[in-house]
Amino acid sequence: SCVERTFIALKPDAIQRGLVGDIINRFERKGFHLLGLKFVQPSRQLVEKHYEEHLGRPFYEGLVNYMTSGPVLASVWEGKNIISSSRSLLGATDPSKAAPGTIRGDLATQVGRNLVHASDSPANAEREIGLWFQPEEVQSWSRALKKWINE
Ligand code: DAT
Ligand code: MG
Repeated sequence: SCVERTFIALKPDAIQRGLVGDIINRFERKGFHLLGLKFVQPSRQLVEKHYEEHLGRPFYEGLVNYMTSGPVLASVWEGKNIISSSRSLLGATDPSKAAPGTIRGDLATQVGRNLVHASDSPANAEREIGLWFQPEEVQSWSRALKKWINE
């Protein structure tokens, strides 16, 4: 198995609903390693680049409006198989289909207000980290607990 980095964003509804602590707590408790964290009001241009794969879809305009409607908590995390594992923690894209115990399954009801983003591939993770973060905003550090999480 491989150690990967990923980009996680708490969307404007997570901020408005006061769910920052709850959601971040789930990633910390899982044992993922926090490398970068910042509270940003994304520009339309940034969100359009972030979601460029969805350009032309019927929900695209609504998605860009939602994502620019307020500040987002952008973050970079590292962990073993974190890309698939973090998406499991999020649950299905449509919260009405997301399993209980997942972030979307527990806390959301609609696909257009699904609280959180996580990269879906190593290439997209690197692309998204580069869009949202300057290199110096991503820290390199190790913690004493490391060997109790990864053998
Ligand atoms: P995910 O966020 O699980 O990676 P995605 O990349 O397919 O899902 O879509 C990006 C976002 O676009 C998703 O989080 C919510 C929105 N979206 C996707 N499909 C949608 C749909 N059918 N109707 C409304 N919004 C949708
Ligand atoms: Mg996606």
